[in-house]
Amino acid sequence: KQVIYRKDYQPPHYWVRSVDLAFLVNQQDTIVKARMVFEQNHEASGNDLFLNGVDLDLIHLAIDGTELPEKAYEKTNQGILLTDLPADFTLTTEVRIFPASNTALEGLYQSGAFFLTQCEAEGFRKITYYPDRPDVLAPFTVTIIADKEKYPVLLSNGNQISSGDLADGRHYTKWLDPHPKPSYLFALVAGTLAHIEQSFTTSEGREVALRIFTEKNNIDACDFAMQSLINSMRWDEERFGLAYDLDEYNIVATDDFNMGAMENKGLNIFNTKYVLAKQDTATDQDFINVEAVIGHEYFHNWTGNRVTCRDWFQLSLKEGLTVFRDQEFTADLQSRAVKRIEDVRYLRAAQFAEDASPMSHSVRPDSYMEINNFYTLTVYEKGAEVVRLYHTLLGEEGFQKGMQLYFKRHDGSAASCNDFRRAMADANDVDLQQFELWYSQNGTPQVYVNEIYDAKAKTHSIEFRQLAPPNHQGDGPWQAMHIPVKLALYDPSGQPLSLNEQGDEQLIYELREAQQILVIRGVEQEPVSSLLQSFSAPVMLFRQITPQQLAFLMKHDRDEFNRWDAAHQMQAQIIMARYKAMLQEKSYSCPDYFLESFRHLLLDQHSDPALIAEALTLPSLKSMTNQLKDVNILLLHEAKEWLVKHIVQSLEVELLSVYNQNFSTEPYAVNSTQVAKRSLKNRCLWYLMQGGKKDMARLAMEQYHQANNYTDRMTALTLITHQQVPGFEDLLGEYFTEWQNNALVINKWLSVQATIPSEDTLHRVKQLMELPVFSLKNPNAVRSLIGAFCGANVTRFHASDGSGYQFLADQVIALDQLNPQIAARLVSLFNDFKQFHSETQEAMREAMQRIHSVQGLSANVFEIVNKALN
Ligand code: BAL
Ligand code: ZN
Repeated sequence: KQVIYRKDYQPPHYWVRSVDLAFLVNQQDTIVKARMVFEQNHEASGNDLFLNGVDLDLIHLAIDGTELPEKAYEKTNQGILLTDLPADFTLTTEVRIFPASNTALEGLYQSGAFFLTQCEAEGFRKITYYPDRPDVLAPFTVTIIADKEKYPVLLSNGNQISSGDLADGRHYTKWLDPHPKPSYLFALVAGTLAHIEQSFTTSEGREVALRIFTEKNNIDACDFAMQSLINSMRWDEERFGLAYDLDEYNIVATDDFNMGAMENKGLNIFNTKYVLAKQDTATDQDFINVEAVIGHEYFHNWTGNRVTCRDWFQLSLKEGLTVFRDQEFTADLQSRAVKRIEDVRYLRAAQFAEDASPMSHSVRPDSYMEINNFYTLTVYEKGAEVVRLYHTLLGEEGFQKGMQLYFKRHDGSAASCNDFRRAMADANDVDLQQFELWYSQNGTPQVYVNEIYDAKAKTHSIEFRQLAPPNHQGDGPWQAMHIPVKLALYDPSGQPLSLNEQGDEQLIYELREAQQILVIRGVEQEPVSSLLQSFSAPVMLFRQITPQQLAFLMKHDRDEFNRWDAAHQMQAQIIMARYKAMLQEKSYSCPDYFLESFRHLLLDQHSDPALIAEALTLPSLKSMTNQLKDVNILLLHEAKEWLVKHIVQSLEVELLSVYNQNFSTEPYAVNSTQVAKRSLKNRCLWYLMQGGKKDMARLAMEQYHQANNYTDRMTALTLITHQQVPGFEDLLGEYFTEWQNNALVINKWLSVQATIPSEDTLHRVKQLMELPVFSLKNPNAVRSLIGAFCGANVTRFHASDGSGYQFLADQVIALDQLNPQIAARLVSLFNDFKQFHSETQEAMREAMQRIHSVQGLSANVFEIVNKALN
């Protein structure tokens, strides 16, 4: 496979004016007939046309009714090239495909008792010959024919326009999607499925039938998803003025899915993980995730489907924007501060790491070998931060004006990131030229801060210096970015200072130069500054800050995010200090101020318990290491464990009392008050269990047995298992017996065991892989067992004998034969290897070299390993 470059984009030679598809679905094979009306694109010069097609048995191909002989076209394993074409013509094709043997879960494939499709990014070419590129949009008509008994449900995009019985026990349904769409949004489902149904009337008065389909045994777990869909539809009308545009909205849930979900027009296909949610089998986080992902896919209807992407380099145009929209949805419905903290925690740990890794790329990448490798944290999460920057700079009103202009200009067409930026600039009459660097420059921008208080002049100066990320790529030199820094200053009593003549106590200071100095006047006493409030830009901010100043901000900052961030920074400082002392074999003891401020946080009666729980959650190792080199990860882990032990030993009484205070006897509900209390209570239990005392183990056992909800039950089971409390194997056994037929619940059981911090865990994982509940063919099971072991069990994955790395290499090699997308996700767990000290690096490199040397490796895995090794 070759590298594809953004700069090589060429408009299509032909548009598709309409597509008619007919599917004859069978267990053994499926016949796909297509009739496509083509019209030359007069703005591109060319009368040839490439039709993508992979793994298709071509039966028939005709132009304007005349069958083409084989020598009339060029056919490779990637498609067909037609030349010397007329300006307008109709192409008819017939192909045979084999969905039952499709383990890559791309194109048409089988899941349990039904068939379904996944076409984004390039799956449609595994269904029929077609210009499978996102800038070719067409209305689709789809007829599905299948045995009625085996495949009673037959779905596609748009509205169902007819259905009926045929001879031989077969039946058909016919669908029309009037909205022109690219092929990646095509979907089809055929099989035996149960469903629930509700109706929703849009703000434009359209009556929409909403349905969720799953296999019958899961149908009682769909109600929350349905309510989430209704909430999403209402929210998009209220906040963005966007209403739904078809008469049906169907969602189908499957256990076999590479992604979380897919926004196919009118027919979303979901991983069951983001649909099914019931009190006895879903955690609070599961419920919140279901709501967020249902929202995300629904919001794509406008940002992605109505306006789509010109080419895959523009992926963030729809993904960054839609993640921003789903983040806002969750923030409006749940707690805004908690959502921001969680998103930033994730960004700093995972996206910053990606940005520092060999896979570092800009939000709008310049090249790829395999597009599936670019459904990344950078495109999604950093992309969402970039959209948030517009919102921060322009405000809600200005942002919405930009959105309206964007839809006015581009509705029904394919657009680029630049189109979005222009709409934001033009609607607000502002200059956003420099802003393009957010799309074109890779790496995390670094901002260094230096502050000087001049007591005589009563000024406080804050100097900002932007520095290029160390791994800056690209032809030209790195350029300073447009960075909004939201900030406030506090006097020693904690009162906010007025920052300008208008008396503003909060300011958005816009950095545009490599060096800028902000001078605040009339400052009577040396202030404490709160910078980058609410994480106003996705940058790394470096400043000298004392523990006293952090403690001050933890107490007084009016910005909830920065209050949390101060606690987080203090925790990271202590862990790093201990780590450095351990490296030098020196002693370091936990300072009293830390325990005091931690105690203060814990006993805070005024703040939202969810925010307290966040503040009590120590920084992840990943968020601490992505700027470091030569890391001894096991030692750093030990330093963190040491801090945890200190906290428990010093604050056991307080932890226990907060645990008890937040114990709820109310009937279970997923509302923010209860979710917040559970999260704080379970955070306390987590600390208490790390002390290893018997009576705390008893407490966890009690919680396990008495819980009226899955969050409490699962927290207890995890802690009991990880601490290997006597009897834990029995609990795991009982759990298995109870839930062995519920894949999602069993996947959690696999993850709990994969993350046991004990020497025999790898052996256990290998044994679990032998069970019928595990299959390498099932992405959720792979993520839950292998992914959890390699991604979340630090001590065992990084075991000094290299066994964790060899295990991962073995699994990647085996999986690559079945499902290259999932193999590529797994192999990415090696991507941070250059941060580690030489022995670890070498052992990881060796494992990657073994993968690299495998013959016939997929482009997916090859691209990642090759980048890492070169
Ligand atoms: N478009 C792929 C799945 C998602 O981001 O919604
Ligand atoms: Zn998306």
